[in-house]
Amino acid sequence: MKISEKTSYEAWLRYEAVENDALRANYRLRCSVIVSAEQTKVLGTAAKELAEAVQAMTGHVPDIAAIRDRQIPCVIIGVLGRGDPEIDGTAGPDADELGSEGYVLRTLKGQQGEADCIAIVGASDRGALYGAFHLIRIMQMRDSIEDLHIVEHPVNGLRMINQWDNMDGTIERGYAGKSIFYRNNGFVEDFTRIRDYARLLASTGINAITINNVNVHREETNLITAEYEQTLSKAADAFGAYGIKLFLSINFASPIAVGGLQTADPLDPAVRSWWTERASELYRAIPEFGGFLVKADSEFRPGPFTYGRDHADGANLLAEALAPHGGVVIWRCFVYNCLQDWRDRSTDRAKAAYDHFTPLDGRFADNVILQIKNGPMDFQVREPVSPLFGGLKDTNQILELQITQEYTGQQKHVCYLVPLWKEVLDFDTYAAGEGSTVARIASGALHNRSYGGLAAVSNIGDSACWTGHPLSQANLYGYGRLAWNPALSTEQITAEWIRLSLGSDPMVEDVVSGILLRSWGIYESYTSPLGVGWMVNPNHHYGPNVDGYEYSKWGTYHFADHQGIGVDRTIGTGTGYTAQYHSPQRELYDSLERCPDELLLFYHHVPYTHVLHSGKTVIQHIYDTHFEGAEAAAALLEAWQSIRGRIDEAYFELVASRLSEQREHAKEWRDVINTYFFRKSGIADRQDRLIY
Ligand code: GCV
Repeated sequence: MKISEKTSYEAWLRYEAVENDALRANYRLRCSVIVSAEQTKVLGTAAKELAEAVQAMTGHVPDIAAIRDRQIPCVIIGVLGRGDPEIDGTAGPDADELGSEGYVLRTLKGQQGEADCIAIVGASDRGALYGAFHLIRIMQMRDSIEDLHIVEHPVNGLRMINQWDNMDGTIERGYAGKSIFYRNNGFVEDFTRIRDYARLLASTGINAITINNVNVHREETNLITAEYEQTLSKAADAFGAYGIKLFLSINFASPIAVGGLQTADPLDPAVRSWWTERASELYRAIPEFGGFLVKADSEFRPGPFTYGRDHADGANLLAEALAPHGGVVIWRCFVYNCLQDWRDRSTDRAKAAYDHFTPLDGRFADNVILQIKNGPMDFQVREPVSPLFGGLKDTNQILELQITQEYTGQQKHVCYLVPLWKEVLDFDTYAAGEGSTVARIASGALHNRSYGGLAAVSNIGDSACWTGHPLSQANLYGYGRLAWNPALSTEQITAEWIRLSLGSDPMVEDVVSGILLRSWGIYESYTSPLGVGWMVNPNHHYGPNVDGYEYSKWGTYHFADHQGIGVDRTIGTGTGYTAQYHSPQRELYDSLERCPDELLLFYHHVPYTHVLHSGKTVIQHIYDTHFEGAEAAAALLEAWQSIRGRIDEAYFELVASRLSEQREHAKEWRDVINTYFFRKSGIADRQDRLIY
């Protein structure tokens, strides 16, 4: 690897030598030796990771020992309840707060001439690994390790990444090169990159991954057969060393496709025993296997509907097969009628997930988890929070986010998604009164569910910097941190990512955080106004095309005509979608007067002259935001230029080239959208500023 590529490849695990002599000496002294009495795989990883970080940051190669020499300062790594009184004693009452994956990180002062030590006490091996990465992070941030007393545990049990990788090496909605997992309908031979990915993920607290696309076609269907057991076991080991469980996306029609049966009917006894046997085989080969992720009866994927069964029948079939092994079924709720005729305005794709799944609440087995996209449509730059989160009480559910920037600039435009995700997590569904946030529902806390968490579609590929656009790494990092703790502030996550990835120059931090924090709003302003969404080119979903989206044959998602724009989803005159929310959200969205501007066109069809809360008409807003957005996109590049020479040159150039592409493309968006609405509406408020 060229030195210039090293910085972006290392991402947030960059271990630059500590510049300050006193601090370097202090880290070096306190981390002279790493003591790990137990020899498990994950504890071994924790010790190795810490040793490598200390070596890179201080120049000293710490010994890794099984027994502590009390005269020498050290870091001890251990797990609660395994018979080491020092480890158990260090945690003390903190032990009650650790759950199954937490840790205590504590500086212990030496008694009677003994040396100090730093104890990393995990509630489990995984907890200890997270504690080690936390200690590394503190040193990367150049903070003191003199007097640590940190107690942490993840808020979410499941912190998952979904790869949409295909075995031919392509990635569905991937914008960062080819798959790091597959080539030519098989696995890659060299797993180095897979291991490096596992490190990055584990350092943010990720504990689960599916490694194949939810659209399971051809070769991917075979992944659950004996043919791939050995390679899967190798992949499971690579992730397992970092505490990450391996899951597979499966094809619901597998019993037919690879099992030689005539049916995949979930209630058919032969189908049930086929899955039971397959699951046992998989667990025999991979004892740590996590389970299945399923996209069924969605976008032409097979599912239980073929046999007159429902989603609960389908999910419970697989749950039954996995239950004896402790496995779970993650069943996606991204289900809608692709063949819906949009001339019929009483049907509404936004209503589909709620309509399909709320009647099934309470019917899913205990080891089934429903995976719900953040919005009712499909990862638009702005859409409301899915009402399904407020509609299920007796079902395990997790939130699905999209890190890959399908509708948010495809990693050519910078669009930092942490602020968007925070809005989703903080959204109050009022499902059980005030404070029923999506964060509490997804974690399982609100309804006291046995499973909960977050899943997100990855944004990495084999690009030298993992994510194509180096600044898109911030989205992957931010997702991991929010999955660990949704209460972390956007500002904290942003500052951390910048300091870990680009160093602690205050000017760099100031400029880069300014770029990141403004980017979502800027992208929204020159693309899709007021929550309307979908003004992209069909199929690849990149670039402006107001009428272009999939349903253009029958009409468009935005219902723009010469009189007005937007979708009436109200109870009285529209599709009735707003009824899927609890009060007071239902009334808020249903009311034309009170509906927030940023979602107005998602909920209401209004004339172009409708006056927003901002005081502007809709048409004026569209014109102004598109001009301002394009100007703001240009300003991002200017801001970036101001830190030339302060960060790695190759990194700088790569981001600069993406930002100049964004600047040009934002102008195209502005012109296409404004021209369209100028012509459509016939209103010329800002025609002076339109560019033909
Ligand atoms: C994996 C959207 C995307 C598809 C994706 C689908 C899903 O429709 O465009 O590429 O398929 O969502 O989430 O299943």
